[in-house]
Amino acid sequence: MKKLLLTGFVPFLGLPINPTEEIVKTLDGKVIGEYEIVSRVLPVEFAESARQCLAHIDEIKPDVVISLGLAAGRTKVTPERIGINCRDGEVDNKGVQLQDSPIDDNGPAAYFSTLPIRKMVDILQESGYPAKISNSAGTYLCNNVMYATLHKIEQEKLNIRAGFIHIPASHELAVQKPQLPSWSLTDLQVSVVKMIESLD
Ligand code: PCA
Repeated sequence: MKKLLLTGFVPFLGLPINPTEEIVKTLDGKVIGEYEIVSRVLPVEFAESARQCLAHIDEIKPDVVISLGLAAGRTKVTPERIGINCRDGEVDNKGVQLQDSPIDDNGPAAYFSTLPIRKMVDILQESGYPAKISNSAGTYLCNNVMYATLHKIEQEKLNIRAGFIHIPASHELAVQKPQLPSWSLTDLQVSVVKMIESLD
C-alpha cells in the first residue's frame, strides 16, 4: 500500500480553531484509493514547522505529501501552484516575525507543486465544490512548509509528489469570526478526500 503524508496546522493568529487540524486527524489511518493516510499536525512556528514536516517525511517515507492550510477569507478550495523562497508577514505562534527572509539562502526562487492540481480542481468543480488553482501560497508558514518540502525532495532526489492546498474557514470558525466565508467541515473533508482520490 502506498503512503500519503497529510499535514495540517494548529490554530494561529488568534483564531480559535484550524479546520485543517480536524480534517487531518479524522483522516489519519484511513485508506483512500491506493493510499494509506498518515496524518501529522504542524506548529505555526518559523523555526519548527518545516523542520518537523521534513522529519515526518524521513520517518514515514511517503509516496505523496499533501499539506493543508487554512486561508481564512478564501471562498474556494485552492491547490497552490508555487512555493517561493521567502518568509515575511505576520508573527508566528512564538511571536517571531520575519521580513524578506529567504527560507534557504542557496535555494532557487521557487518550486512548482508536483500534485495534479489542474485535475484536482476539475474533479472538485465537476462534483459541485468551488475550487481554483492559487498562484500564491503567501509568505507565511504554509508557503514555508510547501517550499521546504519541495526543496528537500529536489535536493535528495526523492521519488515523492508533494504540494500544498489552502482551504476556506469552516462554519465553526465563522461562528466566532462572522465576517469569514465558510464551508461545512464535512464539505471541506469530502473535498480533501476527492483530491486524494484524484491521485494515480
Ligand atoms: N495557514 C497559514 C499558516 C497555518 C495555516 O493553517 C498560512 O496560510 O500560511
